[in-house]
Amino acid sequence: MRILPRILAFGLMVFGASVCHGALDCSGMVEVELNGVYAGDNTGLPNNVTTYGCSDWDESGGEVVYHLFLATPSRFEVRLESVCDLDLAILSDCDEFLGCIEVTDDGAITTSPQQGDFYFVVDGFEGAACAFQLYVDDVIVGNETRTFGEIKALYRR
Ligand SMILES: [Ca+2]
Repeated sequence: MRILPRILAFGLMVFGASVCHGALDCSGMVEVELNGVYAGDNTGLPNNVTTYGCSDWDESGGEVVYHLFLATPSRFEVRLESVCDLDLAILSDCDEFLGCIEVTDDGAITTSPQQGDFYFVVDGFEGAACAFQLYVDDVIVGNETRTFGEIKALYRR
């Protein structure tokens, strides 16, 4: 008989496509610009998203969301530095499934000019939480020999 309230609680869960989308909370997102450095920390922040639509990694740490708007086509590079295992999700929309472009260990560089909205979500692999620095740079022709650890191409899929 004691189990009844628990059953009722589960009965309130909504099953369907809508429950899988839009869990990412962008209400506190930080606006970023090219050639900026942003310090953050996901320690103690809510874990709203554990799985992204373009990755099977367990991102059960808290999220910090950044937003970049490119009014004109630009190539850019985004790079994440941290002392724990944070990852960087790159999205085209504030939706971890519909907007998922790529989830990377520590950053990405575009292979062609991009325009519009991008969302960079710093998330903790398997619950990782620590301070970090996020670098957002434009990519200048002739300056492409720079390497920053593991650089991956956007839109490679
Ligand atoms: Ca998360």
